[in-house]
Amino acid sequence: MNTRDTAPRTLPDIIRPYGDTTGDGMVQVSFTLPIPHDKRAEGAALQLAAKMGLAPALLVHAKAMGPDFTFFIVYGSAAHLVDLRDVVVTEREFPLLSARDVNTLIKKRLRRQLVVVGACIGTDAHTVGIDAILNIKGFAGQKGLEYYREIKVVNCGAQVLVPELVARAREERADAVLVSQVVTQKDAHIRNTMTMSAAFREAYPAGKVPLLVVGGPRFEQGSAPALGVDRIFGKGTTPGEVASYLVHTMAQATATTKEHAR
Ligand code: B12
Repeated sequence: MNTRDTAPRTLPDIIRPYGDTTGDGMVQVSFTLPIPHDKRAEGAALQLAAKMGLAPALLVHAKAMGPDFTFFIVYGSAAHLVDLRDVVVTEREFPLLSARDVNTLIKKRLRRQLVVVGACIGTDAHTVGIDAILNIKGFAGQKGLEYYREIKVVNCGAQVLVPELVARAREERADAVLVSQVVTQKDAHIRNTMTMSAAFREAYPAGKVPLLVVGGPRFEQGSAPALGVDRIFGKGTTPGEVASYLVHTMAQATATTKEHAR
Protein backbone atom coordinates (compact mmCIF):
# COMPACT_ATOMS: atom_id res chain seq x y z
CA MET A 1 0.00 0.00 0.00
CA ASN A 2 1.27 3.47 -0.78
CA THR A 3 1.27 5.28 2.60
CA ARG A 4 1.85 8.65 0.90
CA ASP A 5 -1.74 8.54 -0.40
CA THR A 6 -3.40 7.63 2.90
CA ALA A 7 -1.39 9.32 5.68
CA PRO A 8 -3.23 12.41 7.02
CA ARG A 9 -1.38 15.61 6.16
CA THR A 10 -0.77 18.15 8.89
CA LEU A 11 -1.64 21.55 7.47
CA PRO A 12 0.20 24.68 8.54
CA ASP A 13 -1.91 27.42 10.18
CA ILE A 14 -0.70 30.16 7.83
CA ILE A 15 -0.72 29.71 4.07
CA ARG A 16 -0.11 31.82 0.94
CA PRO A 17 -1.30 31.26 -2.62
CA TYR A 18 0.98 29.31 -4.96
CA GLY A 19 1.74 29.90 -8.65
CA ASP A 20 5.24 29.00 -9.79
CA THR A 21 7.03 28.19 -6.52
CA THR A 22 5.58 27.34 -3.09
CA GLY A 23 4.70 30.45 -1.09
CA ASP A 24 5.20 32.90 -3.98
CA GLY A 25 1.71 34.33 -3.34
CA MET A 26 0.76 34.32 -7.03
CA VAL A 27 -2.94 34.83 -7.86
CA GLN A 28 -4.82 35.61 -11.05
CA VAL A 29 -7.74 38.03 -11.12
CA SER A 30 -9.98 39.28 -13.88
CA PHE A 31 -12.07 42.46 -14.02
CA THR A 32 -13.52 45.04 -16.38
CA LEU A 33 -12.90 48.81 -16.27
CA PRO A 34 -15.32 51.29 -17.85
CA ILE A 35 -12.73 52.85 -20.20
CA PRO A 36 -11.63 52.18 -23.82
CA HIS A 37 -8.65 49.86 -24.32
CA ASP A 38 -5.40 51.85 -24.59
CA LYS A 39 -2.12 52.26 -22.69
CA ARG A 40 -3.77 54.36 -20.01
CA ALA A 41 -6.37 51.63 -19.43
CA GLU A 42 -3.58 49.08 -18.96
CA GLY A 43 -1.89 51.42 -16.46
CA ALA A 44 -5.21 51.80 -14.66
CA ALA A 45 -5.54 48.02 -14.38
CA LEU A 46 -2.05 47.75 -12.85
CA GLN A 47 -2.81 50.60 -10.45
CA LEU A 48 -5.92 48.70 -9.28
CA ALA A 49 -3.87 45.49 -8.92
CA ALA A 50 -1.32 47.33 -6.73
CA LYS A 51 -4.12 48.76 -4.59
CA MET A 52 -5.52 45.24 -4.22
CA GLY A 53 -2.18 44.19 -2.73
CA LEU A 54 -0.74 42.48 -5.83
CA ALA A 55 2.95 43.37 -6.21
CA PRO A 56 4.66 42.70 -8.51
CA ALA A 57 1.76 42.31 -10.95
CA LEU A 58 1.76 41.41 -14.64
CA LEU A 59 -0.96 42.36 -17.08
CA VAL A 60 -1.43 39.07 -18.92
CA HIS A 61 -4.53 39.94 -20.94
CA ALA A 62 -6.39 43.09 -21.99
CA LYS A 63 -9.27 43.10 -24.47
CA ALA A 64 -11.67 45.78 -25.57
CA MET A 65 -15.29 44.93 -24.67
CA GLY A 66 -16.99 47.24 -27.15
CA PRO A 67 -15.81 50.86 -27.49
CA ASP A 68 -16.15 51.89 -23.84
CA PHE A 69 -14.97 48.95 -21.68
CA THR A 70 -11.83 46.85 -21.28
CA PHE A 71 -11.51 43.37 -19.77
CA PHE A 72 -8.25 42.50 -17.96
CA ILE A 73 -6.51 39.50 -16.47
CA VAL A 74 -3.73 40.32 -14.01
CA TYR A 75 -1.29 37.82 -12.47
CA GLY A 76 0.55 38.99 -9.36
CA SER A 77 1.87 38.19 -5.93
CA ALA A 78 -0.64 38.78 -3.12
CA ALA A 79 0.80 40.35 -0.02
CA HIS A 80 -1.86 38.76 2.19
CA LEU A 81 -1.67 35.61 4.29
CA VAL A 82 -4.47 33.19 5.09
CA ASP A 83 -4.88 32.04 8.69
CA LEU A 84 -6.64 28.68 8.53
CA ARG A 85 -7.56 28.98 12.24
CA ASP A 86 -9.89 31.88 11.36
CA VAL A 87 -11.76 30.03 8.61
CA VAL A 88 -15.41 29.47 9.56
CA VAL A 89 -17.02 26.40 8.00
CA THR A 90 -20.79 26.09 8.01
CA GLU A 91 -21.68 22.42 8.49
CA ARG A 92 -24.90 20.97 7.13
CA GLU A 93 -27.35 20.93 10.08
CA PHE A 94 -29.26 17.83 8.94
CA PRO A 95 -28.32 14.28 7.90
CA LEU A 96 -28.41 13.25 4.24
CA LEU A 97 -31.13 10.64 3.72
CA SER A 98 -31.92 8.24 0.90
CA ALA A 99 -35.10 8.77 -1.15
CA ARG A 100 -36.55 5.71 0.55
CA ASP A 101 -35.92 7.11 4.05
CA VAL A 102 -37.35 10.49 3.03
CA ASN A 103 -40.55 8.81 1.79
CA THR A 104 -40.84 6.68 4.94
CA LEU A 105 -40.43 9.66 7.23
CA ILE A 106 -43.03 11.74 5.39
CA LYS A 107 -45.50 8.87 5.45
CA LYS A 108 -44.94 8.28 9.17
CA ARG A 109 -45.02 11.91 10.28
CA LEU A 110 -47.48 13.57 7.90
CA ARG A 111 -49.62 10.62 6.78
CA ARG A 112 -50.08 12.45 3.48
CA GLN A 113 -47.85 13.78 0.71
CA LEU A 114 -45.56 16.72 1.47
CA VAL A 115 -46.56 19.50 -0.92
CA VAL A 116 -43.83 21.58 -2.52
CA VAL A 117 -44.53 24.59 -4.74
CA GLY A 118 -41.57 25.88 -6.73
CA ALA A 119 -40.93 28.85 -9.00
CA CYS A 120 -38.43 31.23 -10.42
CA ILE A 121 -39.76 34.67 -9.44
CA GLY A 122 -39.48 38.24 -10.73
CA THR A 123 -38.11 38.65 -14.23
CA ASP A 124 -35.71 35.75 -13.72
CA ALA A 125 -36.05 33.14 -16.47
CA HIS A 126 -33.20 30.86 -15.35
CA THR A 127 -35.14 27.67 -14.71
CA VAL A 128 -32.29 25.17 -14.99
CA GLY A 129 -31.48 25.43 -11.27
CA ILE A 130 -35.00 24.95 -9.90
CA ASP A 131 -35.69 22.25 -12.49
CA ALA A 132 -32.52 20.45 -11.36
CA ILE A 133 -34.05 20.23 -7.89
CA LEU A 134 -37.67 19.54 -8.84
CA ASN A 135 -37.77 17.63 -12.14
CA ILE A 136 -37.61 13.87 -12.09
CA LYS A 137 -34.43 13.84 -14.17
CA GLY A 138 -32.68 15.69 -11.31
CA PHE A 139 -29.06 16.75 -11.06
CA ALA A 140 -25.60 15.32 -10.42
CA GLY A 141 -26.82 11.74 -10.74
CA GLN A 142 -29.69 12.23 -8.27
CA LYS A 143 -33.38 12.20 -9.14
CA GLY A 144 -35.35 15.39 -8.48
CA LEU A 145 -38.16 15.77 -5.92
CA GLU A 146 -40.77 14.60 -8.47
CA TYR A 147 -39.23 11.16 -8.08
CA TYR A 148 -40.18 10.98 -4.39
CA ARG A 149 -43.47 9.11 -4.01
CA GLU A 150 -44.42 11.06 -0.89
CA ILE A 151 -43.69 14.51 -2.32
CA LYS A 152 -46.17 16.35 -4.51
CA VAL A 153 -44.32 18.86 -6.69
CA VAL A 154 -46.01 21.85 -8.29
CA ASN A 155 -43.49 23.58 -10.54
CA CYS A 156 -44.86 27.00 -11.54
CA GLY A 157 -41.97 27.72 -13.94
CA ALA A 158 -40.27 31.03 -14.68
CA GLN A 159 -41.05 34.73 -14.20
CA VAL A 160 -43.77 34.02 -11.66
CA LEU A 161 -45.17 37.08 -9.89
CA VAL A 162 -45.14 36.96 -6.09
CA PRO A 163 -48.97 37.31 -5.71
CA GLU A 164 -49.41 34.39 -8.15
CA LEU A 165 -46.97 32.29 -6.15
CA VAL A 166 -48.72 33.07 -2.87
CA ALA A 167 -52.11 32.22 -4.41
CA ARG A 168 -50.80 28.92 -5.80
CA ALA A 169 -49.17 28.00 -2.51
CA ARG A 170 -52.47 28.60 -0.69
CA GLU A 171 -54.46 26.68 -3.29
CA GLU A 172 -52.11 23.69 -3.07
CA ARG A 173 -51.80 23.96 0.73
CA ALA A 174 -48.05 24.00 0.29
CA ASP A 175 -45.83 22.74 3.09
CA ALA A 176 -42.80 24.34 1.44
CA VAL A 177 -42.23 27.00 -1.20
CA LEU A 178 -39.03 26.68 -3.21
CA VAL A 179 -37.89 29.80 -5.03
CA SER A 180 -34.98 30.22 -7.40
CA GLN A 181 -33.07 33.43 -8.04
CA VAL A 182 -30.12 33.31 -10.39
CA VAL A 183 -29.91 36.87 -11.71
CA THR A 184 -28.23 39.08 -9.10
CA GLN A 185 -27.90 42.29 -11.10
CA LYS A 186 -28.72 45.30 -8.90
CA ASP A 187 -29.36 42.82 -6.04
CA ALA A 188 -32.55 41.63 -7.74
CA HIS A 189 -32.26 38.27 -5.93
CA ILE A 190 -32.24 40.01 -2.55
CA ARG A 191 -35.09 42.40 -3.30
CA ASN A 192 -37.26 39.67 -4.88
CA THR A 193 -36.65 37.27 -1.99
CA MET A 194 -37.53 39.90 0.62
CA THR A 195 -40.68 40.86 -1.28
CA MET A 196 -41.65 37.20 -1.52
CA SER A 197 -41.09 36.44 2.18
CA ALA A 198 -42.98 39.58 3.25
CA ALA A 199 -45.92 38.63 1.00
CA PHE A 200 -46.11 35.16 2.56
CA ARG A 201 -45.99 36.59 6.08
CA GLU A 202 -48.82 38.94 5.18
CA ALA A 203 -50.96 36.30 3.51
CA TYR A 204 -50.70 33.60 6.20
CA PRO A 205 -51.46 33.70 9.92
CA ALA A 206 -48.35 33.73 12.13
CA GLY A 207 -46.92 30.25 12.55
CA LYS A 208 -48.72 28.93 9.45
CA VAL A 209 -46.37 30.25 6.76
CA PRO A 210 -45.02 27.41 4.60
CA LEU A 211 -41.34 26.69 4.83
CA LEU A 212 -39.66 29.29 2.62
CA VAL A 213 -36.58 28.05 0.80
CA VAL A 214 -34.57 30.02 -1.76
CA GLY A 215 -31.73 28.87 -3.95
CA GLY A 216 -29.29 30.27 -6.44
CA PRO A 217 -25.56 30.46 -7.06
CA ARG A 218 -24.92 33.82 -5.45
CA PHE A 219 -26.75 34.03 -2.15
CA GLU A 220 -24.58 34.87 0.83
CA GLN A 221 -24.23 32.11 3.40
CA GLY A 222 -26.00 32.95 6.64
CA SER A 223 -28.29 35.59 5.11
CA ALA A 224 -31.54 33.58 5.43
CA PRO A 225 -32.83 35.41 8.55
CA ALA A 226 -32.23 38.84 6.99
CA LEU A 227 -34.10 37.75 3.86
CA GLY A 228 -37.02 36.41 5.91
CA VAL A 229 -36.62 32.83 4.67
CA ASP A 230 -35.93 29.54 6.44
CA ARG A 231 -33.03 28.27 4.35
CA ILE A 232 -30.77 29.23 1.49
CA PHE A 233 -29.22 26.70 -0.88
CA GLY A 234 -26.28 27.61 -3.10
CA LYS A 235 -24.22 26.41 -6.03
CA GLY A 236 -24.06 22.67 -6.54
CA THR A 237 -27.10 21.85 -4.35
CA THR A 238 -28.48 18.37 -4.99
CA PRO A 239 -32.15 17.30 -4.81
CA GLY A 240 -31.26 14.81 -2.06
CA GLU A 241 -29.98 17.63 0.15
CA VAL A 242 -33.21 19.58 -0.32
CA ALA A 243 -35.42 16.54 0.35
CA SER A 244 -33.38 15.71 3.47
CA TYR A 245 -33.66 19.29 4.70
CA LEU A 246 -37.44 19.31 4.15
CA VAL A 247 -38.07 16.13 6.15
CA HIS A 248 -35.59 17.13 8.86
CA THR A 249 -37.40 20.45 9.35
CA MET A 250 -40.80 18.79 9.14
CA ALA A 251 -39.77 16.24 11.79
CA GLN A 252 -38.57 19.02 14.06
CA ALA A 253 -41.84 20.94 13.58
CA THR A 254 -44.05 17.92 14.35
CA ALA A 255 -41.92 17.11 17.41
CA THR A 256 -42.41 20.68 18.70
CA THR A 257 -46.18 20.53 18.06
CA LYS A 258 -46.46 17.25 19.99
CA GLU A 259 -44.42 18.75 22.81
CA HIS A 260 -46.82 21.72 23.00
CA ALA A 261 -49.87 19.45 22.94
CA ARG A 262 -48.69 17.61 26.08
C1 B12 B 1 -28.28 29.03 -19.16
C2 B12 B 1 -28.19 30.52 -18.89
C3 B12 B 1 -29.18 31.32 -19.47
C4 B12 B 1 -30.36 30.78 -20.26
C5 B12 B 1 -31.41 30.31 -19.23
C6 B12 B 1 -32.24 29.13 -19.77
C7 B12 B 1 -33.10 28.56 -18.70
N1 B12 B 1 -34.24 28.06 -19.11
O1 B12 B 1 -32.77 28.54 -17.52
C8 B12 B 1 -30.81 32.05 -21.06
C9 B12 B 1 -30.10 32.06 -22.39
C10 B12 B 1 -32.32 32.19 -21.28
C11 B12 B 1 -30.24 33.17 -20.20
C12 B12 B 1 -30.68 34.46 -20.26
C13 B12 B 1 -30.13 35.51 -19.55
N2 B12 B 1 -29.04 35.47 -18.77
CO1 B12 B 1 -28.20 33.84 -18.25
N3 B12 B 1 -27.04 32.34 -17.84
C14 B12 B 1 -27.13 31.08 -18.11
C15 B12 B 1 -25.87 30.37 -17.56
C16 B12 B 1 -24.92 30.15 -18.75
C17 B12 B 1 -26.10 29.02 -16.87
C18 B12 B 1 -27.13 29.03 -15.74
C19 B12 B 1 -27.45 27.60 -15.42
O2 B12 B 1 -28.31 27.00 -16.03
N4 B12 B 1 -26.69 26.97 -14.47
C20 B12 B 1 -26.83 25.57 -14.12
C21 B12 B 1 -27.74 25.39 -12.89
C22 B12 B 1 -27.90 23.90 -12.60
O3 B12 B 1 -27.07 26.02 -11.81
P1 B12 B 1 -27.78 27.07 -10.84
O4 B12 B 1 -28.76 27.90 -11.54
O5 B12 B 1 -26.74 27.72 -10.02
O6 B12 B 1 -28.65 26.10 -9.87
C23 B12 B 1 -28.06 25.31 -8.86
C24 B12 B 1 -27.94 26.02 -7.51
O7 B12 B 1 -27.72 27.38 -7.58
C25 B12 B 1 -29.18 25.64 -6.78
N5 B12 B 1 -30.43 26.33 -7.01
C26 B12 B 1 -30.81 27.22 -7.94
N6 B12 B 1 -32.05 27.59 -7.75
C27 B12 B 1 -32.51 26.94 -6.68
C28 B12 B 1 -33.73 26.98 -6.00
C29 B12 B 1 -33.92 26.21 -4.87
C30 B12 B 1 -35.24 26.26 -4.16
C31 B12 B 1 -32.87 25.38 -4.40
C32 B12 B 1 -33.08 24.56 -3.19
C33 B12 B 1 -31.64 25.35 -5.05
C34 B12 B 1 -31.48 26.12 -6.18
O8 B12 B 1 -29.38 24.30 -7.20
C35 B12 B 1 -29.02 24.17 -8.59
C36 B12 B 1 -28.40 22.81 -8.76
O9 B12 B 1 -27.24 22.69 -8.02
C37 B12 B 1 -25.32 31.42 -16.55
C38 B12 B 1 -23.80 31.45 -16.38
C39 B12 B 1 -23.32 30.32 -15.53
N7 B12 B 1 -22.33 29.62 -16.01
O10 B12 B 1 -23.85 30.09 -14.44
C40 B12 B 1 -25.83 32.73 -17.16
C41 B12 B 1 -26.13 33.90 -16.24
C42 B12 B 1 -26.87 33.41 -15.01
N8 B12 B 1 -27.05 34.76 -17.07
C43 B12 B 1 -26.82 35.99 -16.92
C44 B12 B 1 -27.53 37.01 -17.62
C45 B12 B 1 -27.04 38.43 -17.40
C46 B12 B 1 -28.60 36.72 -18.45
C47 B12 B 1 -29.44 37.73 -19.22
C48 B12 B 1 -29.82 39.01 -18.47
C49 B12 B 1 -28.67 38.04 -20.52
C50 B12 B 1 -29.32 39.11 -21.39
N9 B12 B 1 -28.70 40.27 -21.41
O11 B12 B 1 -30.33 38.85 -21.99
C51 B12 B 1 -30.68 36.90 -19.59
C52 B12 B 1 -31.77 37.06 -18.53
C53 B12 B 1 -33.01 36.34 -18.85
C54 B12 B 1 -33.98 36.45 -17.71
N10 B12 B 1 -35.07 37.17 -17.91
O12 B12 B 1 -33.74 35.91 -16.64
C55 B12 B 1 -25.74 36.28 -15.92
C56 B12 B 1 -26.26 36.77 -14.59
C57 B12 B 1 -25.37 37.85 -14.04
C58 B12 B 1 -25.84 38.34 -12.71
N11 B12 B 1 -24.90 38.74 -11.90
O13 B12 B 1 -26.97 38.40 -12.39
C59 B12 B 1 -24.97 34.91 -15.89
C60 B12 B 1 -24.27 34.60 -14.55
C61 B12 B 1 -23.93 34.96 -17.05
C62 B12 B 1 -22.86 36.01 -16.81
N12 B12 B 1 -21.72 35.64 -16.29
O14 B12 B 1 -23.03 37.14 -17.10
N13 B12 B 1 -29.23 32.69 -19.39
